[in-house]
Amino acid sequence: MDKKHIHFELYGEQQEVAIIRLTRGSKRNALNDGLILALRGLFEKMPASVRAAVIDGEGEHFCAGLDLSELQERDASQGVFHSRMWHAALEHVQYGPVPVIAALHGAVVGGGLELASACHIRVADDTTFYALPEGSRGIFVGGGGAVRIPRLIGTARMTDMMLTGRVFNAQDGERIGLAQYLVPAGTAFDKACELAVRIAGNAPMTNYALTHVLPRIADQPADQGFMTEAMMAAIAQSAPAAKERVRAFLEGRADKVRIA
Ligand code: 1HE
Repeated sequence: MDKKHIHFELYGEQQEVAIIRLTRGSKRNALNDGLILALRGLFEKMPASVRAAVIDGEGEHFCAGLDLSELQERDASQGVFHSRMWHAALEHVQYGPVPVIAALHGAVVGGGLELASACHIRVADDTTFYALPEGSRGIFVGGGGAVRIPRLIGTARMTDMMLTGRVFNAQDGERIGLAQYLVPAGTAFDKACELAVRIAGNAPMTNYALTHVLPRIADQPADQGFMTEAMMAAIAQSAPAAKERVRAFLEGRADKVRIA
């Protein structure tokens, strides 16, 4: 595990937000095996106070993807196990204990985009650019990108990115669905923390439904999806937290829905 290239701290009045920062800026936060294992370890041992997490990267780039220097000596079977190790780690991000927000800037490329796609919300600043250089390096995605990225932008756009080396800038990235938020340069981390605090205040069962159940419903045939939705709705509304929040609105103690 490479703990020296990953920073962890707690943020918020109740220490409810975990900040996870890639700190291998000299190598553009390229992800070696040790870093992937360290990331997994953090999500496996998340402190109980944490209700949301933010991932960002030190330096001028979010993440340059796989550490290419580790690729050279691997044979086919080692390649399978390596890819499965990434899958296991990013499963802990996507289906871990809390919603995760990626704060993006600079390069979000290759495995960096695969990591960002395992997060639930992506906030990109104006300097962000996205690419899948695997196509030009004679390799393929291996960190879950073939499953997650088409779900964000469609198979045709991902195929184009890999076949032609197309690079999307921050504006186009937001337009096609790579990020949900686009903010001025240098402000992605602050915006991500603001969203994380808000998300941390949701009822835990709602956050669980959105991170663990919604993506599975989206993968189900409609008929099964409707049934799973009904089950989840019933469980969520029966929680005391839900009852109190509805009561608060009815008694005029909760915010109305308003455009910001
Ligand atoms: C690296 C890596 C890396 C930088 N592995 N060492 N990813 C890529 O193909 C992207 C490769 N990287 C780049 O295109 C550029 O480095 C960046 C656009 C991200 C940044 O450019 P720049 O000019 O700011 O930095 P740089 O000078 O290119 O790199 C600085 C150092 O980081 C340099 O090392 P140094 O010892 O010469 O200082 C680079 O070699 C090193 N570096 N990126 C190793 N990726 C689960 S499968 C996923 C498959 C993939 O992710 S493939 C895509 C890999």
